[in-house]
Amino acid sequence: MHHPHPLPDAVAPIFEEVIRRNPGESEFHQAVREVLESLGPVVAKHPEYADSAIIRRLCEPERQIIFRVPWTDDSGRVQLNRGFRVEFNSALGPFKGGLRFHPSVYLGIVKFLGFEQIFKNSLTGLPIGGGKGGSDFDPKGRSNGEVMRFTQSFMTELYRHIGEYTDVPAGDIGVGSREIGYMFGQYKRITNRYESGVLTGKGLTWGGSQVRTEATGYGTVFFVQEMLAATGGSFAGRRVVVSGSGNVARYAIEKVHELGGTVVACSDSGGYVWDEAGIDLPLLAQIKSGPGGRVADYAAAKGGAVRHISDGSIWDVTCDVALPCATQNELDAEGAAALIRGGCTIVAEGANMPTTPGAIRALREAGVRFAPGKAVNAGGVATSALEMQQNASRDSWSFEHTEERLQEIMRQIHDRCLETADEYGAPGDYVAGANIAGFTRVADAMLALGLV
Ligand code: NDP
Ligand code: 2IT
Repeated sequence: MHHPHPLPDAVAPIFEEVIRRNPGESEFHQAVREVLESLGPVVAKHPEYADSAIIRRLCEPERQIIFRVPWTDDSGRVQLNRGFRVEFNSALGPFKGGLRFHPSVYLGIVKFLGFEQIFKNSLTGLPIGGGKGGSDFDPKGRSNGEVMRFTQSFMTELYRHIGEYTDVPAGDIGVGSREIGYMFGQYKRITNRYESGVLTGKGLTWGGSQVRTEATGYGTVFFVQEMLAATGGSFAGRRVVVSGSGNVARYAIEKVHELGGTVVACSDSGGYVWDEAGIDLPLLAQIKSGPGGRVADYAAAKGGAVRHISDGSIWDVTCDVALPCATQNELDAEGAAALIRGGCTIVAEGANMPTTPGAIRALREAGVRFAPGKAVNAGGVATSALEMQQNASRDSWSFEHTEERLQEIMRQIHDRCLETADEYGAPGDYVAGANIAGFTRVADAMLALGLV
């Protein structure tokens, strides 16, 4: 990857060490670099961080677990996958972060996600450390029984590493409430404990929280609502493009529509649909909840007026606000150029690291306001922390109360980003604000805890 901007001198050797110690993990290198680029002014102001090697320690996970996951498919054949849990940092609370089931998962993906999670969780202001896990298991085309057997086998190893005071997984790509249910069932069976706080994203009848399902998408839109309000604007009348059509994308679309905007396109790995009338969410939800549901089926169901484009880029669709909500590096420099040509003024990351470094640079140079995932999509994990709170007090809150808490948390994260950016001489820079505010809270906790 080509990086025209050199890293600040104080952190360049740390980055070189990360590359040397973690060969071939390009997504992890990318995530570390994006944070280190912001930390020059912080180390200049706080020599105590350098003296105690806080940044070097932050880049090294506390613990990394890799395990075999054997299971049998419906024809009785033995299948084999690899499971991961990277417990990155527990200075602020138990390790916390999702599990991803996708064939692209390997250690470099889990580490990038776990690293991001440290700063994201810190930004929420809640007592949660950072971690991530998952497997290269591909759920596509698998029966319910296969998903259950795989997931039970995965938990049969994972259970010994997690716990409500130790490490609290949740969902991510390919892991929703069905998978969380099978994992919770297996954990409960093995440990003989109804330990609700060991996993989040649970169903409402067995310890889950209202709004957790909607939280990442809603939170993303609440964050952008604050960005718009900061310059006197709102969603009313805005054209919005949301990539993806999974958990995050769908609830982002729902909230944009509630606030008066129109989402004109969404996508999956097979292409995008373009619907000028605004994405019909009930239809999309119905299609996606069926087995193997694709956005192509949405276009087919709508007939002539809606196009499905399988060989183009969703960023070619003209919009005011773009919300990448699918996966890492889905918005590249070419996509950014198309957004700029179309007059887009805000890009906010609902997914984790969906924008390439080249695209971020192009957007910023063109004056597009850009907000990073570790701030924008923090509503999911924040609501997970609210679920843990409810579990710890054996309570459950109403939808309205929980949504208000979420909106207040997103407002605080937004304001903290801007205040921190101001404080460190980068007014309006959400990237610097998020990285620095996230970093300092963890760094101060690590300093207080001694050499950990
Ligand atoms: P889902 O599995 O519900 O949906 C994922 C969506 O992204 C699907 O539309 C999928 O399309 C698409 N997608 C996934 N991988 C690829 C790929 N390699 N290429 C193209 N499209 C792809 O996941 P979520 O909605 O939960 O997650 C989306 C993003 O949001 C991820 O980056 C995740 O880390 C992040 N996130 C999720 C949170 C949560 O609470 N769930 C919280 C914070 C961030 P297809 O079906 O064709 O694969
Ligand atoms: O990336 C993320 O923040 C998540 N997938 C949610 C993590 C969580 O623990 O709720």
